[in-house]
Amino acid sequence: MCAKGLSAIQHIDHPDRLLFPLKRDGERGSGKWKRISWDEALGTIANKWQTIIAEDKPLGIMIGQGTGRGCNRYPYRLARSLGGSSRTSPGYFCLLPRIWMAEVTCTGQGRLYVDYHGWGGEFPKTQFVWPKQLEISNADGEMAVWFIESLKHAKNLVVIDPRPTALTDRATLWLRIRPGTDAALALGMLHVIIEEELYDKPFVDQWTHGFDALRERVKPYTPSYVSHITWLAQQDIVRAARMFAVDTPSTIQIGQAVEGHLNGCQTVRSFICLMAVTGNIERPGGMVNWIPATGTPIEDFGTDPDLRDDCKTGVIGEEVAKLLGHRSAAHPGTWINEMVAGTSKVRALHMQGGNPLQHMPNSSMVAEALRKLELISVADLFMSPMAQWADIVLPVAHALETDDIFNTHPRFFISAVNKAVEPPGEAWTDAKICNEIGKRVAPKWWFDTVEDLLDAQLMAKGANMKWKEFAKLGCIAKTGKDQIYYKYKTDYWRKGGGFPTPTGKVELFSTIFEKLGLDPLPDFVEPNESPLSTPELAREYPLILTTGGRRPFFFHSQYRQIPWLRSFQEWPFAEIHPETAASYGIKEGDWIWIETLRGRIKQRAHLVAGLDRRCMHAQHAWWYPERDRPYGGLLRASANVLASNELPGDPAMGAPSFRCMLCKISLAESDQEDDSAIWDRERRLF
Ligand SMILES: Nc1nc2c(c(=O)[nH]1)N[C@H]1C(S)=C(S)[C@@H](COP(=O)(O)OP(=O)(O)OC[C@H]3O[C@@H](n4cnc5c(=O)[nH]c(N)nc54)[C@H](O)[C@@H]3O)O[C@H]1N2
Ligand SMILES: Nc1nc2c(c(=O)[nH]1)N[C@H]1C(S)=C(S)[C@@H](COP(=O)(O)OP(=O)(O)OC[C@H]3O[C@@H](n4cnc5c(=O)[nH]c(N)nc54)[C@H](O)[C@@H]3O)O[C@H]1N2
Ligand SMILES: [Mo]
Repeated sequence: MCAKGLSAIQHIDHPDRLLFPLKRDGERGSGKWKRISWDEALGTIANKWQTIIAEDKPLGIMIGQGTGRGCNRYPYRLARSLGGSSRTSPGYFCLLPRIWMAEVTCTGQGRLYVDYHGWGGEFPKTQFVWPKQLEISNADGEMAVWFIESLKHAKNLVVIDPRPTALTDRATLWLRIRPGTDAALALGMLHVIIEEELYDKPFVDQWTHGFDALRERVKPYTPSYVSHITWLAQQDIVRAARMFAVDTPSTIQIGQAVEGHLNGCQTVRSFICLMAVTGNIERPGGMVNWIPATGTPIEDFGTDPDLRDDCKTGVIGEEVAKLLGHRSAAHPGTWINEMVAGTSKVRALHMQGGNPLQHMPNSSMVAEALRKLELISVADLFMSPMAQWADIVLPVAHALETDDIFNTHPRFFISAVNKAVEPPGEAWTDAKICNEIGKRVAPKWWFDTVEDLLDAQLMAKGANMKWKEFAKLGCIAKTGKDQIYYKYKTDYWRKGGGFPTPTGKVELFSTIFEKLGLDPLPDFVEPNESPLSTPELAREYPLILTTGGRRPFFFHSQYRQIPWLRSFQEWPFAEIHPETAASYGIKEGDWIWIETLRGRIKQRAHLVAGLDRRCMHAQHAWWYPERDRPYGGLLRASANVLASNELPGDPAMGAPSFRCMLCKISLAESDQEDDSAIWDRERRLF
């Protein structure tokens, strides 16, 4: 069990848990609160929303979430049941690019998974981890145990990461890439594979659209040009390309770090092109579109209610979404910019399970945007930085205090979450909070009781049983043996075979992108802040900064107040090459300022010899719950103070650049709470 799960008792018993609904009793962010009843809290929210819907449209209400977590389908349903409120989540830079680019290019619905399991008689022979710390993150429906097991069958493990990690240690080939240049590497590999005729000719001829155009596109991406862009050795680029094309089946485990870039979507598309021309899509041991498994139907619970016609458009990203039939994505970066400019129609914000002050770029700008809202309501377990900004705070029950249905992304199983203890004070479950707000504003879509709501999900298309029965059963699983490979050779997607795309083929050249006025072929775009694109700026801000490598003890901004977890790491640290550090007079453990055009934060230096001298890495989502409000130190510690929210972001989906900025550093005065003995102890755990 992971450290976070093992500390759950400290989580549920924590003295700082939110116990009652609260109403702001002073300036926003003043930390002054008044206890109110649930009735008053929900009534205040419902009244405001009804006014907005009557005067404007549901789009004037923003309902927001965080990363994929168990409760997400409830606020999602709440947003749709209003007729279609605006919505915000980290999806525009996390996971949705992977899903949507796979859908646009070849699958129609759902992403391509690494086939770790061997059910088709083959395991991956060459695995690219581009990049991921799966052993820490267990991210996005992929489990580290499957990955580690499958490595027994692999010949090559290729890790593409600017930073040394546990995985780069065991890699056959570690490509220490310059942050933000992954698409160039993929196009360079395609160049070598096409030039050396290592591609899968029968598959390319019969099942891909636009191969000749792709061939033209990758022509300039010679190993020497790509080496110049990526800082990788030419022979390593060629070696990686040959491994991927020859030692098949080959797979690419795509990580969030390549999506959190201004060219994120095309980067993902370039990876899918690599998979396609080498014949690795839908092949056992390759990249497979998961067939809808048990988990999917309860996910549909979020999308049941239909949108009002006048709420279907109006936001960037929506065009892509519409073509794909999702119709759900707002463009959070645009929203924040419009709030600051005073042109946004959004008047109320409801956040449930997400913290945009920490997860969106440019925290100071997000704070400024939030200031202009008429009503902010936040449902959380703790007084998070986001909750500190709210007008109404709603206390949420922990998973151990909740009856609910859980699905691990749409894969394998749904399981019963059975309440183990009662929630403290008057905390309610996420399902109950949404149901009770929903009953007040959109009764047609909501239920008398939470048990009715659970029954409805199970009865819809999923388990076909009631909650009480399911709670006893505990789990409904699929083994995965019903996986279908080579779906394009069957009637699965199309009668007579083919892919569910406009051309019926894998669209290397995307006809959907063409229609949207986007580049139909994948390309590399130099990061907007870099030694190559902005050499002037690079003279003042000479280091390339990437952020966000996951830690086993924390989940983004969470758990800094849990004693066991915090004891592993008291402070944020930034990784830097020893010689670079020495040139600034910085030693291990020193507090340093890290500064970009947006602002500066303070973290402790950790010297890492495996880094490139020109690159560094800062941890994200830091704050100090023990410190003064309103920010809990966020504006001095969180890496997103440094990131830019300049528009337009990624042309297809709007992602900002989290993983590639220009920064400068300097030695900082040490903090009061600095303690070298603790730092020494923590270092040993790195
Ligand atoms: N610089 C930089 N920034 C990043 C990233 C990066 O790599 N670098 N990563 C980005 C990514 S990929 C993501 S997905 C986002 C994540 O962003 P978020 O999901 O917003 O981050 P969290 O801090 O995990 O969660 C936000 C809040 O949800 C609350 N919460 C937890 N569980 C529940 C629950 O069950 N119910 C309710 N109601 N509340 C709950 C927590 O207490 C916390 O206050 O961050 C992004 N930000
Ligand atoms: N314990 C824990 N688990 C988590 C989370 C957490 O906060 N804590 N967050 C969850 C969420 S929402 C997500 S999205 C996943 C993410 O999970 P992963 O995708 O595994 O993300 P990271 O740990 O950030 O690992 C990615 C690596 O990207 C590298 N990197 C940075 N910039 C670049 C670049 O430009 N190019 C390349 N090739 N590599 C780069 C970093 O050095 C880092 O080692 O984890 C999930 N699981
Ligand atoms: Mo994420």
